[in-house]
Amino acid sequence: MTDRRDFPRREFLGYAGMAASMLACDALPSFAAQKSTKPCVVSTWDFGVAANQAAWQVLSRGGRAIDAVEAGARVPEADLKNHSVGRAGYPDRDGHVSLDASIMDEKGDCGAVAALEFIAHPISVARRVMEKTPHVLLVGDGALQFAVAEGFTKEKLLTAESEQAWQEWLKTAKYKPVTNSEVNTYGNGPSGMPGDKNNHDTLGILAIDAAGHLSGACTTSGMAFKMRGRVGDSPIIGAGLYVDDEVGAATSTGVGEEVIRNVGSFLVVELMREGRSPQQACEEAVRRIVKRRPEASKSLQVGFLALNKHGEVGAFAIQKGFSYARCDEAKTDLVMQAKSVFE
Ligand code: SD4
Repeated sequence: MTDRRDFPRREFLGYAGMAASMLACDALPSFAAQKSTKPCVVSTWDFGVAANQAAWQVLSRGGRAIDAVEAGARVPEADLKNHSVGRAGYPDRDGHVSLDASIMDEKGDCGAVAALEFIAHPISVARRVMEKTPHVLLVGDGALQFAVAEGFTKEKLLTAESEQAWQEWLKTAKYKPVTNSEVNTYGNGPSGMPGDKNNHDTLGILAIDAAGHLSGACTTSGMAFKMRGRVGDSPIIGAGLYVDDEVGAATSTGVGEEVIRNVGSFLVVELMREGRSPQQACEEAVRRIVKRRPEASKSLQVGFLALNKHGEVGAFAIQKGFSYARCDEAKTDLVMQAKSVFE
């Protein structure tokens, strides 16, 4: 029988216990609670330096990470020397420039476009999809129709240089989709562009702002001379890009099919949630791809870049040659080489 004097004490202990366990629950997954962060931005490849600097203009003034990553992604999209992102991207095998992009914010809201033609800034269309439609992904003609209705200018994207590369490729027209990262690594362009070592590929950009919130963006023209209608990982949320504001963000570059098969960026973020550092998470995600396809992996490239809630960065690739850029208040033009499975 319960002693009446005992009851309030038990009740108190019950509440105290509950409160303690709530605190413990909070403490466990709450990555966010551990450390404060300063703003920083990371991007794939050497050309990420210029993207980061545009993003930093936003972050250094206290702006939102989502605005920073969009501003950053627009830089390579507009760069006429960049043949793997935006306006000057190499076309598909039929000569059409078709672009993929995605964006995701700290609330988990996201938008994407795939196989979008005639619009120079797919990342900004992706953001409109996120903000102005109930959908996540618009493709092809529908994405173009939406973009035009939103006031984006429809224009020819194929540049003289990209057209020339395509014409060269047509001479043999060997259909072996190759990422620009492979071109860069091995110097044997997919397209009669041997020696193209511009180190250009998909731009993935991840940022954390002064308020400690994360966002990410990813933009690409996909594989050079791809099949018409081919869509890679970049516009697929969870594959080419994923952001979880409690944990971190990840993005990918390289052969999108392998990233999609392994839901790569989501995997990296989930591995960080389980306690891996960004570096460990990227390594495990890459090694999983290699383990599943050991033979194919010898000649393909996939790289992941990750940023956690504390501003820690990780990067890893199958092949050597994957670089990434970091920018914070200490340094705005830092480029680093990721480690890889095959050195
Ligand atoms: C894709 N990961 O479309 C992207 C980009 C790429 O050469 O392949 N770039 O698969």
